[in-house]
Amino acid sequence: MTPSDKPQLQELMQMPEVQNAISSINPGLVQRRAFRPPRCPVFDQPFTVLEEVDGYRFEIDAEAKRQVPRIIDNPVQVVIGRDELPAAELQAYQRPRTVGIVFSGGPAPGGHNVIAGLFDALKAVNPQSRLIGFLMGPDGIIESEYVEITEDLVDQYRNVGGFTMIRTGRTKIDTAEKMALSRQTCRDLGLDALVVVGGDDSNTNAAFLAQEMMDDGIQVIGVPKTIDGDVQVRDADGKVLCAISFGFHSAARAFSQDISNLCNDCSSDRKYWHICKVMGRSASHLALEVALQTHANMTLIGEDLADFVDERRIASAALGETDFTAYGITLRHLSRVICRGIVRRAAVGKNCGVLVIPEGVLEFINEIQVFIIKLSTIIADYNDKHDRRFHTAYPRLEDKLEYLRRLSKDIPGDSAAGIWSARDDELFNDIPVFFQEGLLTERDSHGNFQFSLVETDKVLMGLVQDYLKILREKGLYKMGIERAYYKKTMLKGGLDPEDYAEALFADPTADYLLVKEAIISLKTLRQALVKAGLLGEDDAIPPAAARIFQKSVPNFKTQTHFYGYDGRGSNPTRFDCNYTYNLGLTVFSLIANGATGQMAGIRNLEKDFAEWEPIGIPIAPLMHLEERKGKLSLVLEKSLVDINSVAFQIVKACREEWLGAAPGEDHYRRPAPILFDGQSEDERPLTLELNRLAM
Ligand code: FBP
Repeated sequence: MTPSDKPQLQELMQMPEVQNAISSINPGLVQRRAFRPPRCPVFDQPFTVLEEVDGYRFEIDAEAKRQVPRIIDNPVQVVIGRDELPAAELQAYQRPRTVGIVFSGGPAPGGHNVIAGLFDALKAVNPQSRLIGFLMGPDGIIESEYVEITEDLVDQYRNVGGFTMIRTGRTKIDTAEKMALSRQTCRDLGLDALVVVGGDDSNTNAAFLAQEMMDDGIQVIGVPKTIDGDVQVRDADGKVLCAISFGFHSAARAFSQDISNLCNDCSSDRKYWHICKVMGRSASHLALEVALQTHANMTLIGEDLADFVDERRIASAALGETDFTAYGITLRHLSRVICRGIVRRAAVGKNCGVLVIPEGVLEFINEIQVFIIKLSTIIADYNDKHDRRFHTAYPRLEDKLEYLRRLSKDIPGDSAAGIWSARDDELFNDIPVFFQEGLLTERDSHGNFQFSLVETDKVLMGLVQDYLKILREKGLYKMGIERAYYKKTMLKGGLDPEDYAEALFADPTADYLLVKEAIISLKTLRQALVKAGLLGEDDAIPPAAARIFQKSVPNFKTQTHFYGYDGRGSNPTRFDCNYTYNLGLTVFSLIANGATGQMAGIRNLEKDFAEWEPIGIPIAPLMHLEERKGKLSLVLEKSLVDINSVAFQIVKACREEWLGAAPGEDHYRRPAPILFDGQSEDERPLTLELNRLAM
């Protein structure tokens, strides 16, 4: 561009068309911001009260009773609408309040609507009320970093994805010092209530905060957030209180849209296996929903793999000792299962496909789980005993390995020594370096193993590649050749297809012809043709026959994809917009009616919107002891995929069909993108749709 062009460009920049094209406010955003989610019927009335609901039973953990006694007897409460309140209650209900809100953990679509719902309810009841947003997660409470949430701010983020408005963080308020600082911040701000929007760990934190801040008169309310879908609440008898956390539907739909595009891609050029790792730190709910949404060829479900029983090993063990390795799948066995699917698809000409791997799958593989638990304990034990943290003291992999080696040789007086045996050391040294590094990565602030940092797909696909090579060498992994193509090629080459079929194929009558196992090279091809009398010892292989052989040799090529951060940053579906807005309204009802240590929830999410019922779920009775950072800690139990659920059983029943190891088209489903209007979107997760059938 010459200097004389510059004014022209500036003029161009001022044109409305250009301004419109480069504006960050597009029509979709305008539409999202303008949408006002419908309110659950109870919120049509000007006031709400809470009523205790009978009929729910919890098995209370003795440790929970000891650690959070002031909220352990909280009941389940349902929000009821009222046209009026008695004068005394009215005054308390309508008084101006200052409420703080914090996002905790990974982002999940819909978070902004929790704020919007709470803000709208607070201001509608008393315009003097204030909403304070703590910045960057719990650190904002500890360090007193916050912003006052105004109408303008809320309006910018209505129905918009991310946690951008106040951002988020993973800090846990888990020491006396952090608790004291948090209490001080809340007292200084004159908070009436604090709202913690988070997953299982964050809601656990909310319960401890509720217990501690009762003396300050500050109520604490949790909100079930996480794309992983593992915050689902049932009572001891299996009655559902919270069918799914918010964000799950949107993330699953975002992943499904992308994965469905890969189904289109691979069935178009038939050259790649797309390996899709899908987020979900432990539970495989997201992978299950993706399977239902896309009908990908293979979807691993961790909980299903953990349930695997190797009948062959059991049978052989019956002759001798019990073989404990028969229970739960090994990495090697899993790679064989995947290979079987790949080989079967190749046999019908499909050397391509889509494989969905849940991020947390390794946690369900016995041998890896043992390593994770042992290493977490060793690291936690080290951090407890030393001033420097394990990862600071041993920054390089070699240093860490050396430390483990010394442990295996039993350092006298070191309690962690007994955990790591020489056998562990030997097995650990056998695994690839990148995987060793993954298993030794720092745990997050809640003591969780960080699966998103481990290249799970690489570990598994490495074994798959190796085994496919063996199968290829044994002549067991071959591309099936379409009969019509075979005939055409042979006739074009001047050969009689019938004459050659017997010599070349295992079953010459099949629709897809598989070259015999023994023919694995041009040399073995020549031998087979000579033996069949179709070729003299010194004749060259006819090009058409050689071409058919070349076609039968599969080339296994993969593309790997990680679906995680993109989906959890996506815009919320209409389901999540409505769900979260009503969660925000529920939070207000809980606060206005004096609740604390409760989690806002919506009962009947699996049913039509008209049947949604806002409730308060007691957090403390849901807490139990779990291993974290090598110690037993009280946490909210994560909900895993129930392999007896209708949703899983349906996926299992469809596995064979969706694998598509038969001639003809695959059975892919094409979910529409997350659209904000029209009828294109499912009303709720398919998992919920199916599981409601069992309720
Ligand atoms: P939350 O449990 O905090 O909702 O986060 C879920 C998640 O998205 C997991 O699926 C994933 O393993 C993890 O966060 C990744 O965490 P990070 O943001 O620390 O990489």
